[in-house]
Amino acid sequence: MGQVVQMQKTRNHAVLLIVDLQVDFLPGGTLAVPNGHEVVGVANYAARFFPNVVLTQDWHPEGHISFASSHTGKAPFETITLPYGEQVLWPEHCVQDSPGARLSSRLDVPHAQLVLRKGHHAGIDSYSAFFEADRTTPTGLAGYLRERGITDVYIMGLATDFCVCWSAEDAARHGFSTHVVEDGCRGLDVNGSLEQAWARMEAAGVKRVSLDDIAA
Ligand code: VGL
Ligand code: ZN
Repeated sequence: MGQVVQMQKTRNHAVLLIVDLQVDFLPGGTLAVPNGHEVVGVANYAARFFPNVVLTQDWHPEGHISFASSHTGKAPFETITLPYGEQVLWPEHCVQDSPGARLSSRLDVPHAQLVLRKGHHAGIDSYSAFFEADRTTPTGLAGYLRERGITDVYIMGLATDFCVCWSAEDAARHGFSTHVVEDGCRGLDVNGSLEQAWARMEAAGVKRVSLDDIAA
């Protein structure tokens, strides 16, 4: 207990951002990330070292533009070009208020301060917790963190190559000292997206850390 309190004192200016630990991204879900369930326990443990924790929740209306079922003749994991760029089409997932959109029942982070819902505009996807996929519509998270004096962002969750990567790039772009907790993430890996994601995060100056680094 003493150690945890001491840790927390040193991390007053840091936030742990736990991305999309939701039923649809876990085994049995409609867009299950391979081995995604392995990171729920990591999140519960890592959160003990952070006084500030924010959860994100993918939260799409029915008929969302990112669903393959919203485009005639298209199948999941195909891509299309939308006004804001390329969009991977997904199975229906995380529909607002559906059981699949719930946070994992094993997630145990009672001191999380904010649950940020994203992807709620019917015509724009939002992988990033900071900007929607047009990369200009803000979610408000950067302002929230800045007003609270946060300088360091630690990110983990699902999926490494989509919501984690885009959130990390945007956090770094906003000037936060940004870290991705590698063993707290799992990827979807659609057509090489996982390798590309790590390259993009590195190019953005995102630091790659492990759970041991946090708990040290
Ligand atoms: C995600 C694909 C679609 C994610 C969300 O959480 O990484 N991926 N929606
Ligand atoms: Zn989604």
